[in-house]
Amino acid sequence: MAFELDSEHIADENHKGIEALQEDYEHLGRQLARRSIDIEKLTVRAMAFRVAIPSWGVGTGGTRFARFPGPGEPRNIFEKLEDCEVVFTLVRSTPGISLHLPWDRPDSVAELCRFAERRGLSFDSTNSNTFQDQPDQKLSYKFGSLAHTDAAVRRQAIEHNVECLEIGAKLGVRAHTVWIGDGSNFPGQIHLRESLSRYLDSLRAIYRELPGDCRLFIEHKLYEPAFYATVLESWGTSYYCASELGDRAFSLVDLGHHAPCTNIEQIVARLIQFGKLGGFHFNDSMYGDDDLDAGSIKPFQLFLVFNELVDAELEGVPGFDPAYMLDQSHNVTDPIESLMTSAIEVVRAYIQAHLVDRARLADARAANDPVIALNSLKDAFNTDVRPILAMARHRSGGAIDPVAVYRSSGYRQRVARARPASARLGAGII
Ligand SMILES: [Mn+2]
Repeated sequence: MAFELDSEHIADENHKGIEALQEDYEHLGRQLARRSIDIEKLTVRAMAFRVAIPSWGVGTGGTRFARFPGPGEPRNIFEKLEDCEVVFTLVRSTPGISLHLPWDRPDSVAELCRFAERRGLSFDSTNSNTFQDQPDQKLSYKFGSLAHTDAAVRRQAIEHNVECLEIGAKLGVRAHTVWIGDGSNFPGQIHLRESLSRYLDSLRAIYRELPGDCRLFIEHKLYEPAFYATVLESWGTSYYCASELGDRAFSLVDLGHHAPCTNIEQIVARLIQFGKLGGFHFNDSMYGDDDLDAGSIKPFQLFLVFNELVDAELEGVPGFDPAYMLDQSHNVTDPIESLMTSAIEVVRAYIQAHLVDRARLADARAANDPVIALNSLKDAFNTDVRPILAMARHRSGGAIDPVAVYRSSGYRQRVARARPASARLGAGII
């Protein structure tokens, strides 16, 4: 069954908005020219930017209180890819898909590859899951996985990760990400040093099996599901573990995995400086790991993170090659709309970071002039770059207004009829 968006519909919708866009684009082009910035170069950058979509992001998420399923939710990896294709068709910056195993374990990897290829999609990374028990699982992860006190549980968790690497190699992924739920709810429950040693030993066993062209990302998180102490709680421990493992192990930063008020852009800068920034999970939050849409709460923070990333990109920091991905849970929105909006926000922050007058910023720093230094950043952040983003989408064959085109396409209504609700959907929050 095919649910592809009709390209004529996209063209018709774009036709309605192209005149206004052209006007706004030309106006912004003149503004930027006064600042010696070539708008065309930025549009080319926006067209080249890539952020991966997590397969679990197209399902409706939930909290620990409830989950309110939406209509037409995808029930398997093929239907998830159909929804991912809609996002990619309209925003164009999201051809990469990140898989979660075993939720997305295919019967035939070759069939899954063909299915993705036909849609212009590819596989970006795999994610293991040892934070919940599967129906056919021998040993429980209730008290941990890679850091469990029982060697047999650790072995089971290692074997699962090795299976992910094998599937990932066939899918052609560039990275495997490990996030664990291991930790403790109460003081004294785990030996803080020994649990980290066990975790690191397990990671060494996984690292040894890493295919040649694949990188291993480890994802830290301050709390949850463990509420007293998590085994990989911070970027510092993550950096230590990545360094111990070797050249192909890196730290992954999930924006929601830090305490409120943490200076995440500084963490980004540190990891870049130490050569260990592997990837990003974008989302936004107010209090904790809220997994809200990227840029919805703290757009300035997202800009400041990209300011560090673009600074490293322009400087050509050796080995700097972060993998970008959205990692969100959509509880009250249509996941396709949230993913499109979030992908656009991420490109927005990236392009704004390219507007920073870095010579002016460097001069202000040298002169110890905080006002001009801050203004150098604010001038970039306060520039409305939406015409650049819309033009980049339009020139790439996407939609000038993706949400409007999506809503008028009737896609959600069509899949709601074709996909009766299923209790087996694995919408994840990590
Ligand atoms: Mn994450």
